Amino acid sequence: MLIRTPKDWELRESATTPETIYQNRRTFLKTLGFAGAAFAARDLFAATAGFPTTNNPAFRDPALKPTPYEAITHYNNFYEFGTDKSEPAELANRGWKTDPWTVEVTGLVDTPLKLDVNELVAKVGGIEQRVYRFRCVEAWSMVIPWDGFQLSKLIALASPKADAKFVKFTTFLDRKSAPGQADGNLDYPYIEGLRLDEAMHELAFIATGIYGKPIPNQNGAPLRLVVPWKYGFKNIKSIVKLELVAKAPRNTWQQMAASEYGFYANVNPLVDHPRWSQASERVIGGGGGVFGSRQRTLMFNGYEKQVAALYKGLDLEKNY
Ligand SMILES: Nc1nc2c(c(=O)[nH]1)N[C@H]1C(S)=C(S)[C@@H](COP(=O)(O)O)O[C@H]1N2
Ligand SMILES: [Mo]
Repeated sequence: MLIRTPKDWELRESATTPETIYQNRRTFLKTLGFAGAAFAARDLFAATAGFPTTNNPAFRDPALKPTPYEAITHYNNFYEFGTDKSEPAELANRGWKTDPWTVEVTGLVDTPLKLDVNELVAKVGGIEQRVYRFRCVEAWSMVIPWDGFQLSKLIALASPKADAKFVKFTTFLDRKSAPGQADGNLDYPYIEGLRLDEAMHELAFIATGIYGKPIPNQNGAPLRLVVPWKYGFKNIKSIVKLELVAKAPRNTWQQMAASEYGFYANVNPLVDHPRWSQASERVIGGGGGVFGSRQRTLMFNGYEKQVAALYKGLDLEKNY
């Protein structure tokens, strides 16, 4: 087996950001002619083929200012399609097919499922929009209007057995379409996991859209996980399988560098990454400039009231 050195996200990220955002904005405006900052009701149309989206005001803090669409869709981490933030928007749209797409729910369940995504959306009762904070472990953040459905609904469809304690999520594997998989820049397929009670929390979400439009390939089409109180790498993209299991699965970044990336990955300004502080974050598209402004990072990314009870008695420093 090859011995690989994990990429130094943080340094690369801070060194390349200003140029990346500037270029992406220009390219985007030229090709699509869309004013990304507009956040209007007319943008709320089909988030997944045939399904209209509706605001869920319970998950929309009016104080949160959504990040421009072009930043959300052109500043990405999706190592299957390159390690630079600007690459996925380009390389995930060169013939990689995300429609049709089949998802499987299997493992310790009474009713295993294997369904087309659109069938699945119908089964869980359609699409809603929620606006969530998003915080990458590299210390940058966004605010994203996601369209999709609550993860708990999908898990409930499969009826987990009593001994199911965790959910293991797996991304597609297609070395021909994904240059990062061909290169082996990580161990593929990308894997993530949640404790079952975390997965059943009402904030845990499966996104099928952004700003009321179908989710672009680079953001994890046709469906990706969103757990807003955890670091971005938990938000696994382009899921093909959910497996109910008894033991905590080893997630990809933990596999790559266990001392830096753990299983929980709860956003915590008091526990630094071994190589950088997590006390503050750069707001992508914030402060009116392309460099972004900085703000304090909040405990559980601002969702402490909702999720702190999940971690009562857990040492958050050991369980990073
Ligand atoms: N399959 C897969 N999922 C992934 C990643 C990845 O490389 N592959 N990167 C993760 C990381 S580090 C982050 S920050 C988010 C980025 O999501 P975004 O590009 O939609 O902002 O996706 C996460 N999900
Ligand atoms: Mo990330």
